[in-house]
Formats: sequence, C-alpha cells, structure tokens
Amino acid sequence: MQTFNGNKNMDCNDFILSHAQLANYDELGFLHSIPILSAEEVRRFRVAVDQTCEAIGGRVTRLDGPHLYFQWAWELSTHPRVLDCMEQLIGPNILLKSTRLFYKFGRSASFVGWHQDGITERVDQAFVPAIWLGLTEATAENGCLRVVPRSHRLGLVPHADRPNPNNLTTQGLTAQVDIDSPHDIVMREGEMSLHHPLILHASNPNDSAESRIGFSATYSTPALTASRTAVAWVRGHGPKDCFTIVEQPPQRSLEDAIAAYRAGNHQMLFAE
Ligand SMILES: O=C(O)CCC(=O)C(=O)O
Repeated sequence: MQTFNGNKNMDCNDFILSHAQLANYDELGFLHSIPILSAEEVRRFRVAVDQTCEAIGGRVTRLDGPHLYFQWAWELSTHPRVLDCMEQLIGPNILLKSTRLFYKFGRSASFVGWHQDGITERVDQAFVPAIWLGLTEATAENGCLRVVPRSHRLGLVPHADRPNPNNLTTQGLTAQVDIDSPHDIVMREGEMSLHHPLILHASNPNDSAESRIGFSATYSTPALTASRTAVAWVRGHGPKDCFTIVEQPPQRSLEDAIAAYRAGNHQMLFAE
C-alpha cells in the first residue's frame, strides 16, 4: 500500500488505522473520526488553550506555531496516538513542521476559504500530511472542516489573495477552482482527521452558540529539505543540518511563553 511505510517500531497490536482506512486515505485524500483524546484530556487541553488565549487578550481565532512556546500545543502535536497514526502513514521517522490553533467563537463570522496546505507549506508531495484534532465537536452548524474528496489528485491549483477580515487562511489565500461536492467532516470532540497536503479544504462560519476549536499540525518524513520555521524530530530521526531544530519541548511559564510568542512574529488573528 502506498502510504503504509513498513513500520519497524510498531508492533502489529499497536496499529490504530486499518488497511482499509489507509487505502481510503490514498483514494480520497483524507480520513476522519479517529479517536485520539479522552474526555479528560479534552477538558485539560481546553483549559490550557483558553488560558493561553485569554492571556494573549482579545478574541483569538488563529495562532500559528503554538507548539514552539506552549506545552499544551507540544503535547497535542506529539500525542502518542497522533504519532502512531502518522507513523502508519509516513513511516517511523517523523518531523513536526508546523502547528495552528483555529478558534471559532459561537456565532462568529470567521471562516476558512478553500485552499490546499501545499500552497502555504510550500510542498506538494504526499510526505507532508496534516492532522486536525478537535477540542470540541465539529458539526456542519459550527463550521467543521470541509474537503473535496479526491482533490489531492489535481496537483497544486492556482490560489489568489482574497483578503477578508473573517477569512482565517494565510493572507486570505483562496483556491481559484470550482468546488465540487464538498464533504463535511463531522466529528466528536477528541477525534482527529488526516489530510493529504493537496486536499482542497475550507470551513464555514460558526452558526452555533458554542465555540468550535481545532488544532492542526503538519508533519513530514526525512524527505523534507527546507522549512521556513523551526522543526522537531518527534519520532525516529533524520537530517538536522538543513533546519532550525527544536531540541526540547517548551518549558516556559505562561507569562514568559506569551512574551516569547509575541516576540516570535507568528501569525495571530483575532475575531472582529
Ligand atoms: O479549522 C479550520 O476550520 C480550518 C483548518 C485548516 O484549514 C487547516 O488546518 O489547514
């Protein structure tokens, strides 16, 4: 199977994804509703996320690179079950490339325009997949992720800047293609979806009364040769000379982490 990369570290009892799921990922370009977090973990991570957002101030709707500063984001992106799934997808040597928090308040106009992560990640190869992990349920009403099945077969499509204060994509980057039969990724809290870097995806505004919160992260095999942001080898190993390497998890106090995050010049978006 194309995505199954001959794991040497994992015992066959450890596998979370079935062969049928991996085949589906290859065929459709995504997979969803993979149980990752317990109810207690969801509660704990939500408290930490809310503390961080409150400390930053304003109505935070997107934070880029939180794993470099905040323990909760590091723990989410290196959660053993997440990495076990990633290992099944791309093999035993796993690099953490980037992370994002998407926080859509209840009844907020924030949306995510149609895009491919390959555009912003500057990679169009299957070895750079992403996860989306829900800290709340994700429904059609609260603006769950939507994908165009099989769109990973289109290659990189043209994107244009469509600045809009409510669009949470980087610089409002929006795919210039007709969107055909999108699929809503409806999931329970604590569940995860996996995405090919070329899958077209987006999300609508949150029409529900409650917040919709998701954490996304992008990984790679050792095939990656450059990255604009610092990376971490989170399982196995690989080259260190072409990147800025994060050697250890963030350990700062919340106050120091916020100050360092602000100084780090990462994309931070706020709801109007
Ligand atoms: O959370 C969302 O609605 C969008 C997430 C997304 O576009 C991404 O992770 O690339």
